[in-house]
Amino acid sequence: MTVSEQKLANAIRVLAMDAVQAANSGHPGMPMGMADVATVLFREYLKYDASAPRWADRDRFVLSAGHGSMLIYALLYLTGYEQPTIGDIRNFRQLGSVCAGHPENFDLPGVECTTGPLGQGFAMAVGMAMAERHLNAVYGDALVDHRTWAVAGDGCLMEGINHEAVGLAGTLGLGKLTVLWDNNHITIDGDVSKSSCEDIPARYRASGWHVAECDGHDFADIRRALDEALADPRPSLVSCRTVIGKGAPNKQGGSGVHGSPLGAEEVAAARAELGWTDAPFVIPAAIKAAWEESGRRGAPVKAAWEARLAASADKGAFEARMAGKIDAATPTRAFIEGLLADPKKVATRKASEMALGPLTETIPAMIGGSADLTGSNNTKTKATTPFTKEDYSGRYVYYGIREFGMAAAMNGMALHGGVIPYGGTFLVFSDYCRNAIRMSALQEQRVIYVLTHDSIGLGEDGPTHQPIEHVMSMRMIPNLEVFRPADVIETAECWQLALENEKTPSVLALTRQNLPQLRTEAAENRCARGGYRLRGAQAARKVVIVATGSEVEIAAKVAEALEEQGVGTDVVSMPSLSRFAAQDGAYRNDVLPQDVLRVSIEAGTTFGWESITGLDGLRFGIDRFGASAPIDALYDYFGLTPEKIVPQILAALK
Ligand SMILES: Cc1ncc(C[n+]2csc(CCOP(=O)(O)OP(=O)(O)O)c2C)c(N)n1
Ligand SMILES: [Mg+2]
Repeated sequence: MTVSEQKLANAIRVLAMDAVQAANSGHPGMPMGMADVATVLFREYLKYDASAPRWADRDRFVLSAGHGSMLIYALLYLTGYEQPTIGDIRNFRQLGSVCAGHPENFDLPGVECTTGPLGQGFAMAVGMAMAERHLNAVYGDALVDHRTWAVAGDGCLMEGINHEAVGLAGTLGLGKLTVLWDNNHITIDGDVSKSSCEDIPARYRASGWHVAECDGHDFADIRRALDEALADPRPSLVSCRTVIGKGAPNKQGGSGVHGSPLGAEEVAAARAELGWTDAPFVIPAAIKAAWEESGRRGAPVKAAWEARLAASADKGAFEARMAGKIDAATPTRAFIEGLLADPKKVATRKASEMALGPLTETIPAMIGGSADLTGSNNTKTKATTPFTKEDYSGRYVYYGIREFGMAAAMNGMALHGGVIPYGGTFLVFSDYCRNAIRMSALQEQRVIYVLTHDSIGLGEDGPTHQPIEHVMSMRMIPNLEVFRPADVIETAECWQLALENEKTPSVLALTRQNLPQLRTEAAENRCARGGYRLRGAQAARKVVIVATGSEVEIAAKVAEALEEQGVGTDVVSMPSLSRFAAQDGAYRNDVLPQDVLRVSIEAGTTFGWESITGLDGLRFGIDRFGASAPIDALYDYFGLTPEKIVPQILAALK
């Protein structure tokens, strides 16, 4: 028995409305409105095999409109993925269910990325398409040749990040990226015209995209538009004119169906409208079987790919590449050996560039870039030639002045697998991409942020460019490791640790100003403990100074002055507070004893340093905006000099 496309699409609709009704929470409008488009996509266009959700050459499908999570849960269930089960769908939005409120990559294979923050799924899809083109250039069509599809709503297109993502994708000519726009004219506040008069197709065309349009409830018309998109070499936006909540006879078309359960009465009316007689969560066997057949459609394609992989000389390299296994320790060690023989006084941003040389040379998975600050972030190396429309084998991305777009694209690249993205901007502009940094952490992705000009030490550009709260506020993000290295050796050590953080993104906060090489030995990676005693007290220990980055040099001078007065002082360098906190108690107590005056120095907010100094300790930092002046004048003005700090410590000891 053949099952009509309409029935298949209606199965998505009823699962969505029933799950939201049962949870008494969720968004039925989007999945009901896009059910027809999704049916065509999953039945005929998307390259996937429900039994192999992690197959490397699968198409990537991103539900950028993450509030419509029931769309993807329904599709994964219907097509026969191992998860979610119908039980999981019954538990939609309940504690522990893989069918969480918004789709989460760490919960369900088949969910390529975590979405919900509007606009970011789209931008991550751009990053996935970039990774695909790069790996295609390296390994060829036989191993890497897939598309990236995204479903995006009016909100995803209205967000500012959309402008960045569209500009990047157009410039890079990502022709294997297709975005299906749920063009329903509705957002939460009502008709889109209330808040937008934009000619979206015109904007996309102006940015190097191809635009197709279709009636999102006419299967033949959807196919026609998708065929048009496939035929065009540019990235494509397919405007699918849809009715939000389609199938709910009294509520469809209005903002009321966006994010509220339909209610028992309307659910019943929708069942009548759709001719659906089965109970909630019951999918007739014939419909389920037809969907599962779609879920197996890609199996022979995958088998053919596996045969090509088995026959390929690149098999081992490709598999290791996709598994993300790298050796960052060897090149780092060799680099550090050289520094011990020939110490260098350089800015840590320069130190980062120096460390990146051998790292990018030996780790081809690394793809660098900067948001138009290449010469300032020092992110480009000899091995990383430009990644362009003409040459996708390049490993350096000119992201343009698009911090948020860059960060989200890097998330997409990391999620795709096979590449390890790092990208730079000024630390102060981490605020521009903060939510994407947070999403790196939530999604457990190895993305490395090279954030330079990390304090008032940048000098004359003044308070707009001088980070104050940034380093500490990023330390608050769970599963994000913030490194602030003190010299050229620590910078290399932190790069190694960042690259070894397979499921944790990292921030490297780096200076503009030169810093002396403080480390004279490097038998082991001392940053691996997060914080360590750089200099031990000579006289009886009364003080421990903990500092990070550029302020470790100041701490060393303070200690010297105190020792001259007979006050024994340890200097602790603490490039990673979170890593130090994770050490065992014996180590922490040894480095940070309780019976001394504990002092912190960091050229940023003192907020949070109580956890290191205790309330009775001293905290030197800056709790106001910076100022425009040469660096030495600023450090003096803000009291971060040995001359200003030493007397305060002596006074506290009295
Ligand atoms: C960055 C961000 N801002 C706000 C929200 C809250 N929000 C969720 S959906 C939505 C409206 C989106 O409209 P649209 O994309 O057209 O979705 P539809 O109502 O058509 O399903 C908003 C404002 C969000 N999830 N992310
Ligand atoms: Mg909408």
